Amino acid sequence: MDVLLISPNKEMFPPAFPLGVSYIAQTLRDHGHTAHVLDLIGEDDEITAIKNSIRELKPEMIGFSIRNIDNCLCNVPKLYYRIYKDFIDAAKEESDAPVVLGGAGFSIFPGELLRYYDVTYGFIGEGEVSFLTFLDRMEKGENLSGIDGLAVNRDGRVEITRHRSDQDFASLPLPRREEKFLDFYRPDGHRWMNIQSKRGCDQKCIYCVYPYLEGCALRLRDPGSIGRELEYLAGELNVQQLSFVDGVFNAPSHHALAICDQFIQRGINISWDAAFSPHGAYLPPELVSKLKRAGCSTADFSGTDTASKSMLENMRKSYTQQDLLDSSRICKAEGLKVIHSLLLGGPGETIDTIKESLEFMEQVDPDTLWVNMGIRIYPNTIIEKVALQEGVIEPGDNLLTPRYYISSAVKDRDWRGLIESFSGKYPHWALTCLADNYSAWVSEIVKYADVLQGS
Ligand code: B12
Ligand code: SF4
Repeated sequence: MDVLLISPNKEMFPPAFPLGVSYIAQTLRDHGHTAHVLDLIGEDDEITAIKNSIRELKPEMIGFSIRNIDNCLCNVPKLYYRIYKDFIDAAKEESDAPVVLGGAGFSIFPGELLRYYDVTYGFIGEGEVSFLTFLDRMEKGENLSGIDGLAVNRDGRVEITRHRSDQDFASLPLPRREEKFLDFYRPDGHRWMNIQSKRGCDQKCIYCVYPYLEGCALRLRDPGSIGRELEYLAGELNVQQLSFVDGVFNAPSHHALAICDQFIQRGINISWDAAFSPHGAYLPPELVSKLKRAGCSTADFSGTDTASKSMLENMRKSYTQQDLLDSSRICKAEGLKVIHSLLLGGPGETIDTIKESLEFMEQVDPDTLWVNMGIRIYPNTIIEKVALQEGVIEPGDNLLTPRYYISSAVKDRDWRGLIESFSGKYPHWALTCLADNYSAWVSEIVKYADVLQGS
C-alpha cells in the first residue's frame, strides 16, 4: 500500500526529529509497502504542502504522528493539538484515503483526539507491528478486530482493542532518517539527531506517563545494533550532536556501559547527552569513567524533580539526597556537565520543602538547574488519582485541555519570592517557572540549552 506519513510538529525549541515516524516508515518499507514522509517542520504554508503532497503521491492511507498535545507549562501554555486540526482537515479534504493517528500525544488521549479530529482509526503506543497488521488486513479486506493498540471511533464511541502493543524492540529495523529534512534539526548549527536504546521504564514516579506509553518492562536493544546505527548517523548523515530519547539511559548500567563501548570501539565522534538517573546503582564508577571517553558531554538528571527528603518519597523517586550529591560529584570529576531539573508543587510540597530543595541544590552545584512549577495531570498516572481525591479535578474532566496540580500549601503562597531570592546568586539557573510570557521563558531555558549543547 502507498502510505503518506505526516509529522505536523513545528516546535523549534528545540526541534525534535520525528524518530517515531522513521521507525514506522522503515517497518512499512521492509514489508513491501511504500512509505513517504512529509515533515511540516520546514514548511511555511503547511496546508498547501499537505495538499500538494497528496496530489503528487496519491496515497492510499495517510498517517499523522501526534507527538505533542501541549507544552506542559502552566505559566506559558501552548496547545499544539489545536493547530493540527487544520492540517488533518486539509488531508481529509484533499483525499478519500483513510486518515489514521498515532504518536505519544495521541496515545495519551486516543478517545478525545479521535473525536476532536473526527477520525476513525488510531494506534496507541508503538505502531510498528500494529500499523503494519492493520495495513495488511485493510489491503486484503480482512477483519480488523483484535489488533493490539487499535482504537476505533464509531460515531463518537471509541473502542480500544488493548492498550499499547509493546514491540519486540530487538527485532525492529534500523530507522533510516529522511535526509531531506535533516537540516531543520540544527538548533546550534550542528546537525542534531536522536536515537533510542531501550523502551520502557520500571520506575513509578507519580506524574509520569512513560511507563504507560512504553510499558514498565525494560526492552533493551542489542548494543551492536546501536553501534551500527551510530556508524550510520556519524558516517552517512554527518550527525554532530545526539540525544538518547530513553526515559532513563543508565538503567541498567551494564547496557549503558556496553553502549559507551560501542562509541569507543567504533571510533564514533559525536557529542551526546541522555537522561540520567542519579541512583547510585545506575552510576557505577566504571560507567562514569567511560562516559566522557565515549563522547557524552552532559549528565542530564532531567527527572530529579525534588531534592527535599519528604518530597522524594511523595514523588516516588527511587534515589536519596546522598545519591544527588554523589552522582553530581563523580560526574563533574570526570569532566561531564551536570544538569538537574526540579518539578515543584507536587503532593505535600510546602514553601519549606521548596526551600529545602533549592538549598540542597546549592550544595549539589549543577552547571544549571531547571526549575518548573506545576505538574501536568495525565490520565493513567498516580497524580491523576491524587488530584481526583483532593478535588483538583472531577471525574470525567477532559484532561486534553491541560490541567495542573500545585499543592494547596504552595499555590497561594509567595513561592515566587522564594525562588527569586536565589536568582541573583545563581544567574546560571534556568528559573522558567518565574516567566510570565514566552520570551521570558525562552531567555531562561537557553541557560539549560547552552549547557546541553556544550557552550
Ligand atoms: C526524548 C523526549 C524529548 C526530547 C527530544 C530530544 C530529541 N532530539 O528527540 C526533548 C527533551 C528535547 C523533548 C522536548 C519536548 N517534549 Co518530549 N519527550 C521525549 C520522550 C521521552 C521520547 C520521545 C521519543 O523520541 N520517543 C521514541 C520514538 C521512537 O517514539 P514515538 O515518537 O513515540 O513513536 C512511536 C509511537 O508513538 C508510534 N507512532 C508515532 N507516530 C506515529 C504515527 C502513526 C501513523 C502510527 C500508526 C504510530 C505512530 O510508533 C512509534 C514507534 O514505535 C517522550 C515521552 C515518551 N516516553 O514517549 C516525551 C514527550 C513526547 N514530550 C513531550 C513534550 C510535551 C515535549 C515538549 C513540548 C516539552 C516542552 N515544554 O518544551 C518539547 C517539544 C519538543 C519538540 N520539538 O517536539 C510530551 C508530549 C505529550 C504532551 N503533553 O504533549 C511527552 C509524551 C512527555 C511528557 N510530558 O509526558 N522531549
Ligand atoms: S520520571 Fe523518569 S524515572 Fe520516573 S517513571 Fe518517568 S521516565 Fe521513569
